[in-house]
Amino acid sequence: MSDTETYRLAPPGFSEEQWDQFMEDGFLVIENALSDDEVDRYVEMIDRAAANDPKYDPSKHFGPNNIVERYPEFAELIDHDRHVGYMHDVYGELLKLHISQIFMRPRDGSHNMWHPDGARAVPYGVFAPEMPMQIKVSYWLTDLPEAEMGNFVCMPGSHRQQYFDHYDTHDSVPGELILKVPKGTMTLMHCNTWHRVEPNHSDVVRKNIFLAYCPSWVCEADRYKSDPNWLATLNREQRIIMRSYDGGYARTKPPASEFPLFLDRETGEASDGVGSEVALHRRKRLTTIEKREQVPA
Ligand SMILES: O=C(O)CCC(=O)C(=O)O
Repeated sequence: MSDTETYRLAPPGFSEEQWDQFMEDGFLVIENALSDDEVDRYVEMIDRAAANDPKYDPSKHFGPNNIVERYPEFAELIDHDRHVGYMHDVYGELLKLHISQIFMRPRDGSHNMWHPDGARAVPYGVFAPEMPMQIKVSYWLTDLPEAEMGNFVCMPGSHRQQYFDHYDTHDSVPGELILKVPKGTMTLMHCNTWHRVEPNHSDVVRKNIFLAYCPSWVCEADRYKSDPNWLATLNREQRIIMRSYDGGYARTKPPASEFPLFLDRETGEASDGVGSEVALHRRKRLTTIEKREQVPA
């Protein structure tokens, strides 16, 4: 860590209650996470992206990937204080952006069947039965007061199941949560959670942003590498979180220049003090969740 560089404290993340709820349900709802002005601005950005896309058809689902690079005004979301602290709590110093998307779901557009995100034949849960290997953050930008508005639907608690009887169907299942939330809501999903999408029989075009995060050594979903000219426009944390490396092994062993990604928000330190004889980039640093769950000695 050079004396001349200033590093950011990790922004706020999960409260203990939020973490418990997230791990119980595989899903967390945070209303009023965005102000009306912030919602309006993101909607304008989405509308602009659609209007400038020759492939955009207002009667069909629109869901481009890698929006942070494709539409550079979305790059601020890579490390936005509104959500990145939650991700750092879980993935710590090896945090990576897995995918970024904007979605527009108009009346009668396509809608997804039940599925989990992540690996299929050998799901993440085989190796990590509890901890999420991906977390999806969603910003909901249109009011969704009723069902059948293209709502996101999930089965709370299903992140512990590798099988789901309704896989690949649109079945409405007892116990499912049909997300009916006001605009400005942020949700976090443990990506093992089984989910589907309601049809949209309304005149409201559902608009939202999805950003999923994972450990740096899980493959990214919407790119192989980022354009170096675009990376040069980002701040340090954004550039690191994109994890655009020349060699595959750097995903597991990132270069020394990328540590610390964030300083511990409580201690202000780059390390938790254990193993200080080892160089920072080679040393384990406890995640916030690990620290919280450590049994007192
Ligand atoms: O549009 C949605 O609400 C969910 C989309 C979805 O199923 C997914 O991105 O995996």
